[in-house]
Amino acid sequence: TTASVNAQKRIGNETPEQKEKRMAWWTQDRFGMFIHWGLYAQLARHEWVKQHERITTDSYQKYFDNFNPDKFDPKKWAKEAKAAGMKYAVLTTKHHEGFCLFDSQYTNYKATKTAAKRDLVREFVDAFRAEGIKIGFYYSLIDWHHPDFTIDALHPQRLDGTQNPDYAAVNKGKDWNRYKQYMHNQIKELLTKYGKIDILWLDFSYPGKNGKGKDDWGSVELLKMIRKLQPGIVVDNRLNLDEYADGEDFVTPEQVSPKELAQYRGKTWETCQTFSGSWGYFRDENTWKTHRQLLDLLITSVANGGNLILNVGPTARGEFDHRATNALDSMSYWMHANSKAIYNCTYAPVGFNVPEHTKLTYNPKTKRLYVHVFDYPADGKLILPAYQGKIKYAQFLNDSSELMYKQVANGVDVELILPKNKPNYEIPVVELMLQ
Ligand code: JFZ
Repeated sequence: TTASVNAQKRIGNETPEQKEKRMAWWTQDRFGMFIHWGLYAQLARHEWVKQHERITTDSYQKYFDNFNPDKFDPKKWAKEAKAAGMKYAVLTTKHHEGFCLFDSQYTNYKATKTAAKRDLVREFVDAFRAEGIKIGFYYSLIDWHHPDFTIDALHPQRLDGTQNPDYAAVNKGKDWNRYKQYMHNQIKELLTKYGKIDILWLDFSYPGKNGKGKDDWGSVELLKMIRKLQPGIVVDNRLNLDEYADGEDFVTPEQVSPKELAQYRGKTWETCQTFSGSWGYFRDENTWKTHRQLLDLLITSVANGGNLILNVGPTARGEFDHRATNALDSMSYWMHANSKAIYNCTYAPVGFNVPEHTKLTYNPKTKRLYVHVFDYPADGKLILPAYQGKIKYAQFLNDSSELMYKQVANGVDVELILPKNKPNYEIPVVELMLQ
C-alpha cells in the first residue's frame, strides 16, 4: 500500500506539517510493546485457532466460561515494558475472536461477564499511563463471534463448522449494517471512555470479491469520527484508505526480516514482530527469536527510519511467561546502556558510508552518529570509510569511555581503535560526535 497513489485525495484538512507535528512523539519513541491477549490464550496455539480449526462459536463458549486471569496485574506488565525501553503499548481490546477485554455496553461477550469481572482495558490504561507509557488500542474489524459478521473468503467458517463457498446462502439473514454499527459504536466507546488514546491499531482489510474493505467498514466515516474524538491520535493503515493522502498515518510491515526493512525508508512506518511466530500465547512453539535477532530488528528499524513494536502474548492467567520475560530482560539490559542510539534517531545522513559489519543510526538534533558493531573486529580495527575530517570525538555509548582513532594513509578513511575486550553487550555501540 502506498499513500502516494492519489495524493490530492484527502479525508481531513490537516497539512503535512501538522501531521508531522502530530506524529513527532511517535517517530521519536521508536520502540513499543504489542500485547495480544484474549480467550485464545487458553487454547495456547495461535490467536487464529478458532478459524484455523473451524471451532464453532458454541464449542468456543467454554473458553469464555473458563476465562479466569487470576494473575493479571498490568502494573507488572507496564514495569516490564518500561524497563525494556518501550515507550508505547498497544493492547488487543478485541481480536478476531470477538471477545472484548473492555466493558462494552454493546455486548455481553466481554471480560466483565467472565470470572475476571474486571474491565481489563481500563486497568491496562491506568497502569501503563502511570509508567508514562503511551496508550494504544488494537481493535479487530473482523469479528468471528458477532452474528451479523458475514462469512467471506478469508473467514469461511460456518456456524455449524463446515465450509460452504455459497456465501449468499451462508450469510442469509445477517444484517451487515448492524455489525458495522456495532463496530463503530465500540470504537467510539474506546475513544471516549478511557481518556486520551495515543494510537489506534485497526485490523484489517482484505478488499476484493468476497473480501472486506473500506466500503464494508465505512472507513471514511470511521476515520472522520476517530479524528474528531481524538484529534492527536495516530492511526495505522489497515482501513483500506491508502488511496487517500491522509488515510494512513503509518504503514505496518508485519513479521518481515531485517533485510526487508530498507525498502520502507522515507515512509512513516512500524514493523510489528513476534517473539516466536504467534501473536497470541503459544505454549508449544519453540522457535523463539534470539536476543541478537530482536536487537537486529530494533536497530535495523531505526537505521531505516522506522519503529519496532514487539509483541507479547500473555498466558491465560494474565502473565508474561518466562520466555517473554527473559526476552524483555535482555532488551532492558541493552537499552539501559544504549537507548540513546534508538530514541530520536533515524538513518545516517548522506555521505556516511556504513562500515563493514555495522549498522548506523543517527540523532539529527545532537549530531551524533551511532555505529552498531554487529561483529566485533578481532584485531580491534574498525574502518570508517571516508570519515576523514567528519569526526570530533569518539566513545563507547555504554560507558562513555573514549575511543582513539587515526587517519588512514589513504587520507580518506578513519581507523577506529577498539579495545581487545568487547563490551558486555551483544551489539556494542560506538558514539561519534560529528563535526
Ligand atoms: C493480523 C491479525 O490477523 C493477526 O492475528 C495479528 O493481530 C496481526 C498483528 O495482524 O494479521 C495480518 C494482517 C495483515 C497482514 C498480515 C497479517 N498483511 O497485510 O500482510
